Amino acid sequence: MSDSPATAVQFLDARGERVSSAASERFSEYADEVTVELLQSFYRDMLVTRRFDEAAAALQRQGQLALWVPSVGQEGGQVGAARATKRQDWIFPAYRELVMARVRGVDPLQLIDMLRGNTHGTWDWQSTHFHQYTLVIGAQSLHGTGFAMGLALDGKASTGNRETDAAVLTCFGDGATSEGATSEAFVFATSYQAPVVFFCQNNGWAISVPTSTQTRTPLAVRAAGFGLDSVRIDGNDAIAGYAVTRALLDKARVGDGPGFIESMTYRIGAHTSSDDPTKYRSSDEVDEWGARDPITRVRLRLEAESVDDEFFADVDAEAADTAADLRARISQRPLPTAESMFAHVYSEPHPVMAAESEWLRQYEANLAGES
Ligand SMILES: Cc1ncc(C[n+]2csc(CCOP(=O)(O)OP(=O)(O)O)c2C)c(N)n1
Repeated sequence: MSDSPATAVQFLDARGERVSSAASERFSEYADEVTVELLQSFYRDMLVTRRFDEAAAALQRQGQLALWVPSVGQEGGQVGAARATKRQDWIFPAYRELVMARVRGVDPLQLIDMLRGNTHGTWDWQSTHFHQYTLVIGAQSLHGTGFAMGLALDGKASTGNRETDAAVLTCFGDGATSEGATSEAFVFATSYQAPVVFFCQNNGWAISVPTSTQTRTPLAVRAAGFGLDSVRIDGNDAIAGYAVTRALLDKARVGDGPGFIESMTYRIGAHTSSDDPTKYRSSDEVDEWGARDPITRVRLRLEAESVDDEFFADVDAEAADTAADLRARISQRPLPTAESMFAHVYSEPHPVMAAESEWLRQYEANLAGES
């Protein structure tokens, strides 16, 4: 257990300086694994994802997507945590883990298919080890915990072998900690010493509800009360995300107990494309967090390490290509029919749903001028 779970671990500050503190000492061995090459990969993942994110948000406004969920501002903790997973590990995301999806090899167009309304989730999570996006808040905390317990029962985790044992990283937001499912997951995880690490992105807001309403005590302190090895990190510091996640996953995978990470970050954009954050938060707050941007600080560090301009130009080109590829490919995707929204809810025909489907058919026929 960390001595003071409310003190955030940080290795890279907003100016791109390497820093350390008593809170970070336990993880410094893991932070030392972050070579310049690894930091370059963090930068690439974050910048390419951000450009994709911005392009997708614009396409939503053009009617190409039903909904978009931005991750702008939250890339730092995400990239570190995802790069900290080993091949055999599994990620159970919520719906804002865009960088993590990239790291685990999910084709981002498959995410787009889901948010366009074409499918409820498609990517092959057995090969990517990246579970489907979960919009039911907190549900994946139990899915991930149960899956982790299964890994241990199947002898794929908790054997004591750090190289081959698997672990689960389960992600959710600060708001999800108010769900009963999340507390139940904490109880199961600790009771059974399940090989799971909970990665809570505390981005300050659950739509319009501030974290201060969700909890009167730091979430990392609350999690410690469940018996989780609980650590708060600067969630805009990719190195802290990497070092702490790696340490807690390594501990969890061998059966030495589950962990909890409170990644202190900020949602720079709207909750989703259906939200207007100017209704509930100040632009000063957004500016304050904008100055702690996770990508800028990695860039400053890489420049201080004398990484050449060619590298940055190459990442810019890849980011532009990825956004252009999205714009080109999205128009070739089919648009969902209204009928498809009723198709996969029940396995057998359901009278209420049949009536709703018929109502919609008639409504659309009326709009089209048929009777
Ligand atoms: C069980 C359930 N209740 C309510 C909602 C509506 N809802 C969608 S997102 C959201 C807020 C979630 O906030 P948080 O967990 O902090 O994650 P964030 O979106 O900030 O990443 C809510 C209440 C839902 N999707 N599922």
